[in-house]
Order: sequence, then structure tokens, then C-alpha cells
Amino acid sequence: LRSNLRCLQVASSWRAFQSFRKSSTSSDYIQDSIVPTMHFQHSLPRLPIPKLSYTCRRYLKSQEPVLTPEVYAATKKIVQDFEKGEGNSLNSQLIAQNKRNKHTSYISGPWFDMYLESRASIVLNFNPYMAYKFDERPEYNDQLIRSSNIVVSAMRLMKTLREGKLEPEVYHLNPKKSDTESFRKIARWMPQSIAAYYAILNKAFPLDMSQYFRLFNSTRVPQIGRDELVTDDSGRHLLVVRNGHYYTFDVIDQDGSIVSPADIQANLQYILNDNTPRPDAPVGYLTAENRDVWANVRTKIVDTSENNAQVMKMIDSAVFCLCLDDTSPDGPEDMTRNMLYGDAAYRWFDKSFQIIVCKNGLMSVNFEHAWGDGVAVLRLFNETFKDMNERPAVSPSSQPSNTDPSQGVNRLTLDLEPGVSNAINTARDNYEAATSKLCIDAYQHMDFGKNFLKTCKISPDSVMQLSFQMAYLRMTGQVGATYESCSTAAFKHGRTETLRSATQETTRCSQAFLKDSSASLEEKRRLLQECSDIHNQLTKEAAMGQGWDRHLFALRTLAAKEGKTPAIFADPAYSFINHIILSTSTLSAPAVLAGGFAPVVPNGLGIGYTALDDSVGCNITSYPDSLNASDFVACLIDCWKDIQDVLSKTNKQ
Ligand code: BUJ
Repeated sequence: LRSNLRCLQVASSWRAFQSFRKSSTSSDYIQDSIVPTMHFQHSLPRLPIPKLSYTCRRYLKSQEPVLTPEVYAATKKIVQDFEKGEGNSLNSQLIAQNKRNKHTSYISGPWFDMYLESRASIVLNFNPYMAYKFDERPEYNDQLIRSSNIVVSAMRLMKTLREGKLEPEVYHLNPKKSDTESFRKIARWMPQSIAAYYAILNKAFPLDMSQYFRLFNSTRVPQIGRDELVTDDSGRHLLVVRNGHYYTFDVIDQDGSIVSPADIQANLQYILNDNTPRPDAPVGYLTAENRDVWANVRTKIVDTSENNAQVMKMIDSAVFCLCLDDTSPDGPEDMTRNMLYGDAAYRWFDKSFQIIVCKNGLMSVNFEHAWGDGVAVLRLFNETFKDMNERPAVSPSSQPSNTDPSQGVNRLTLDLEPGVSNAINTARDNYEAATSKLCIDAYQHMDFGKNFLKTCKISPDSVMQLSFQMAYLRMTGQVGATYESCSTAAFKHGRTETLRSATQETTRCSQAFLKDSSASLEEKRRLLQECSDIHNQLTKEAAMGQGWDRHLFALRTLAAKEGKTPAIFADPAYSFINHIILSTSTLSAPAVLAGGFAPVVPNGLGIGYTALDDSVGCNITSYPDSLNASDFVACLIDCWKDIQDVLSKTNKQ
């Protein structure tokens, strides 16, 4: 019932979202796709529930490298019993429930709950960031120019999306065949009920776009026990945060058109020139608090006055949050500190996304994770970057309009009771304590990249993942539980699957690369190939929804609802493999300068990485209880050199 209700909510929000239509000039759009945005959505394939026997087999395969043989034997017995007994009946229930809920995926509900029920601060624990490359035209990196342009480009994207003119997101396996006009012309005439099948037959995989309606006008609102995602697309204003002050002004006019860029520029200039001193208790810190604490304080704020209730409504319904930082991050560590968290007097972490623009023009997206995943945010990222480059709304010679910005810009003020100010001070102390512990190091290795690895017929991602295993083994003598995020957006309401990249193969290979190993060059080359082969297989499986993590997670959730904890989940080995030491995620897009996230456990590492044509790079975070990020980077560089050495020597032979 709960999941049905949620679906109704989603459907009605989507209808309201689409009803926002109005004829505007073509400069208000980033594109006019001949295939409507949601054309494939209705016929997307459903996320499969893997066979229980496959899940058990895959789970045991992932456990093998992290457990001792004795512990593994005990876990194997528990898993076999689960498969024959309790697991079997839970799985039948899951299958039946899934059949009754054809509009969604079996993971969607539990995954929203996982995020929204967590009471931990969303800062460091959930929100990641992605940084944009600088504009190649230095004069466009001026803070006012860049922020005016990103606002207009984001609004163009919002309008394009809402009017169904945004190209559907499609992963083209064979772009020459399907990323073509003729494919689009045929696809648009296909009835929506079969359009995705047609695309898939052409090796074009349409991706789920159900998350997109939460890109704009959306906020995670703290509530006791479980937060709520709120989308109010009647909001026409932008939220701007600077120096503890919160401002709004309209970026969409009453007719639904984008406000003139000159007016937007004038309003942003006005905010940048505002010298009002920083308040003693900036409310932004609260959005980084424990969620129950924040929920209680927020209720107090809202109950204090009608003005406060209105202010909160304005914040929640704003199109997005623009953070105008007074900093100029210098170097990768400084950038990650600024963009992953920064000064919370310049943030509202609950918004679906914040765009942070620094004094030196460095710009990032920091996003709340409950509503959506990397695919939707990357689309926002890529489209806005492209639009700002190709069709910047303002240029260094543009003059802000001479309308009076004090009429359009609202500085929001809250009536804060002493209890609330105290809560903000505590929130600030907690924030400083948590964020100051984070260690960060990043490195770009210029000696090889995808091009070289492809000539060796080795999967670049497998080399990256193997290098993490090697470095961890060299530093600790152990195999750490490892998570590689993999999108399952090729399925209706798919989210992510975990690719368990620590395998028997990576362990064998990492051991063979230890300094005291007697493995020959050929032996090492063969082991590298084995790692690549198994990694390719695991990648395909995860992307097809054939991992074990989400399936077991759904079964565990189902059992918990009945007050049961089957032995497989009480087994310490299950907790062990889910205490993620190496949390990894990768991104490579032309617009991306860098990105990052914090470790998910105190003794773990957060590893953002990229494999580019001629270089590989990583951005690593750690806490004091774990391996240090910089030590790990140093060891990683040695591993990359050793792998390259073996590959180049054996490639020549
Ligand atoms: O897996 C999931 O469900 C969501 C994951 C969660 N987690 C981050 C914990 C793995 N979320 C994502 O994967 C989204 C992450 C978005 C940021 C990715 C950053 C990648 C940065 C690469 C660039 C580093 C290059 C530095 C070079 C100096």
C-alpha cells in the first residue's frame, strides 16, 4: 500500500510537472527533441529479480576473497540453508509483491527508505559533488558572469524538460547505428507502449527518467524517523545563499518565460555587493545536522511565526540553490573541501542540488542523493556546461539591467528564538568537528590511460579497481570489502547495483605483484587478463541488475518487516562485507574537472576516480581511523607503475 501511495504521489507530481506549459521564445530552450522526453519511459524493461540460486552463488563468490577459509565454510553452510529454506519463501513473497507493482522496481521503495530513514547528517555521509571544468575563455570565469550563465542555462534545461523537448536519455551501444536522425524519426512514431523495445532491438538502451522531475523545485525536508521529498513546481524563484543570508528572486516570469539575463545579472550583482554582516547563527548549519535534530528545530522555526513558515516554503520550493562563495579554492584538496562541504553559512544541503560558484569561477554541483543518482545529475551537469559554452546568456561586455534589484530581490529573514540559535551553534560545532577530520588527496597520473590499456586489450576500469586492491593489500596485507557503484537506470525505476570488484582474481593478481613475489612477467600478465575478464563479466551482470547486493537487501527488508532476521543476515560475514572499506565511484565526461565523496565508514576510503584517454586520476578521502588518503595515493602510484611496467613489457613481446 505504502509503495502504491508513493507511486500515486509520483504520478500526480509528474502530471503537475508536465502541465507547466507556455509558449516561450526558442532561446528559452536548450533543444527541441523530435522524440518526446518521456517517450521510452512507459515501455522500459522491469528490473529483474535475480534467481535466488544465482544471488547465493554470487554472494559466496564475493565473500571468498574477504573471509578466511574456516569462516567462509561456516558462511557457505548458512547461505545454503537460506537458499533452501527461509530465503526461498521470502523470495516468493518478493516476486509476488513485484508482480503487483508493475509500475516500479522491487528496489525503488526500499532504496528511498534507506536514504530517507537514515538519521545521519547528509553532509559527508551522502551528498557528493562534481566540479565543472573552467570556461576556456578566462573572462567568462568571472563569478558574476558564470553564475548568471549557469542560472539561465539551468532554467533553459528546466523548461526544455518540462515541455518534453529534452532528448530522452539513451545509452547507445552502437552509436553509428542508433545515435542517428533516422533512428529518432522511426522511434518517435513508435507507440509509447513499445518504443523502448524498438530502441533495445537497435542496441540503444533508453534510461529511466523518473527521477528527473525532482531535479528542480525539490527539497529533502527533515521529519522525525523518515524525511520527505517535496517538489513544488509552482516555484518560479531561485534561492541564493551568501554569507549566512538567504535571498530569492524570480527567474521565471508569470508567463513561464525565463526572466531576462540582464535582470538576473543585476540581481546577482546586487547580492554579491550586499555587505550585510554575517549573522551570528547561520541556519544553513542545521541542514548538516542529524536529521531528527534538524526535524525538531525546523518545526520550532516554522511554528514561531507565519513569516518563518513562509521563508521555509520559499526555500523548499525554489528552483534550485545557488551558493555564491567568497572563496577561491586553490588546488584539488582545497576544491574538495569547498565543494563537498564548505562553509555551511553558504549552503542549503537539503536542496536537490546546489550549484556552488566561487570567486575564481570554480563551479560545482553538490547534490542530495535520496531523490536521484548520478545519471540525472550528470545530465544536468553536461547540458548546462554545453549550453553555457555554446550560448552564454551574458558575456563580459553585457550590462546588468538598470531595474532596481532591491525591488526584485528578497532577503529572507527568520525570527529565531534563543533555543534555535543555540541549536545552530551546536550544529556548527558538530559540523566543524566532522568536516575537519576529513583527509583528502588527489592525483592525476599522466603516464598511461584508456588508450594504452585498450592496446593491451585490458579493461581500463578493471585496472583501476585492481590497483585499489593492490594498494590496499600492500598497505594492510588484507582484502577490504569493496563497492563500485553501477547504474541500473536501463530499467524502470532502477537505481544502482553494487559491483563487488574484490575477487579471487584481483587477490591472486595483487599477491603476484607484491615485491617479494616470485611470479614471472608472463604469470603477472595472465593474472591481469583474468582480472579484466572477471571484471567485465561482473560489470555486465551489475548493469543488468544481476548483482547480489540489492536482491539480498530487498529480502532482508522484507524479513525485517515481519520482525525476522534470517541467519544469513545475522552472520557477522554479512555485516563484514557490508562495512564498505573501499567505496568507489567513477565518472568521465568532458565537462567534469573532478568530483568526490567521503568514506562511508570511519575506517574506510572514499575513492572517486577516472580513466581518461591518456591519464588516470583519483580523488581520495579518509578519516583519521583509517589508512590515510595521501599514503594510499602514494601506494596507488606505485601500483600503477608496476601494472604499466608489466603491460608494456608484455605488449612488446
Ligand atoms: O552507489 C550508489 O547507489 C550511489 C553512489 C554512492 N557512493 C558515492 C557512496 C558510491 N553515488 C555515486 O556514485 C555518485 C557519485 C558522484 C561523484 C563521483 C565522483 C567521481 C570523481 C571522479 C574524478 C576524480 C578525478 C580526480 C583527478 C585529479
